[in-house]
Amino acid sequence: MRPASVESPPIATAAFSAEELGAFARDGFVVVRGLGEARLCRRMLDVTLEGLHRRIEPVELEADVHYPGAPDSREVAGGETVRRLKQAHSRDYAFTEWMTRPALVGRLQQLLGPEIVCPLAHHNCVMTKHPAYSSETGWHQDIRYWSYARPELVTVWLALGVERERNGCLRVIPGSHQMPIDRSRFDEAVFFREDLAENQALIETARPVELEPGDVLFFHCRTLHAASRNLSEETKYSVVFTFRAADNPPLGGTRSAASPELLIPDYS
Ligand SMILES: O=C(O)CCC(=O)C(=O)O
Repeated sequence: MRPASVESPPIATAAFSAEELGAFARDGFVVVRGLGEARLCRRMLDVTLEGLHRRIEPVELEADVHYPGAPDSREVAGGETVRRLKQAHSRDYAFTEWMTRPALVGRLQQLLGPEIVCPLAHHNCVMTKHPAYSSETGWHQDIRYWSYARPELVTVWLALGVERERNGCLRVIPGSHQMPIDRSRFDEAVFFREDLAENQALIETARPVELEPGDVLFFHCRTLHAASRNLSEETKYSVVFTFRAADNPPLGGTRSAASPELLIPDYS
């Protein structure tokens, strides 16, 4: 038993408030402060640092994505800079612990319904944004390369350190998840075109999502978001998983259907 003199950590409630639910429905995103408990975040950070140090595959390199600011190839300076540690879930039990915490699952149930599934095909990573060689991620909706019965997945972005505009935090466009946006407003790679005046008007409404360690951003898979490179001196680390309702399966024959999925237990 815990000695009486040691304070128990605050237990995060398992639910969004009505106000938070309203914000998610209206804006397509909502932030919950301090949802990731310090012990678990520390463990996930340790696993991340170890994964980078030992270069544990699979990883995605900045040079592989060819985004603005990324090294041109693996052979040039910074060409080996890791952008994402992939298959995060398989790297340590801490990630399972994180995604099955009642405080997280309860909220996902409010957004998606009683039965929650975590596809391992998408995100399932630790984003690692290094200062010297990070790149800019253009405006996009995550659903662009995903294939499900309905475009209704929710991504959970956990900050392991501070996230600010200066180190490339996410920026999101409120309400974009509900907007019918014609395909012609996106380029061939399905990035939202910044050269169109009508798109610029929308981009001007974007908000930075600044986070402290342990803060969590929930966002809809149709919410337009982007991020710039890391101009600070320290690497930024974020744990990212996406979730769907059990009755929203991946479409057969697509990349979304090609990986196993986790059935998240219901502890309520
Ligand atoms: O560069 C970033 O941090 C944004 C990453 C992102 O939006 C994505 O991979 O979908």
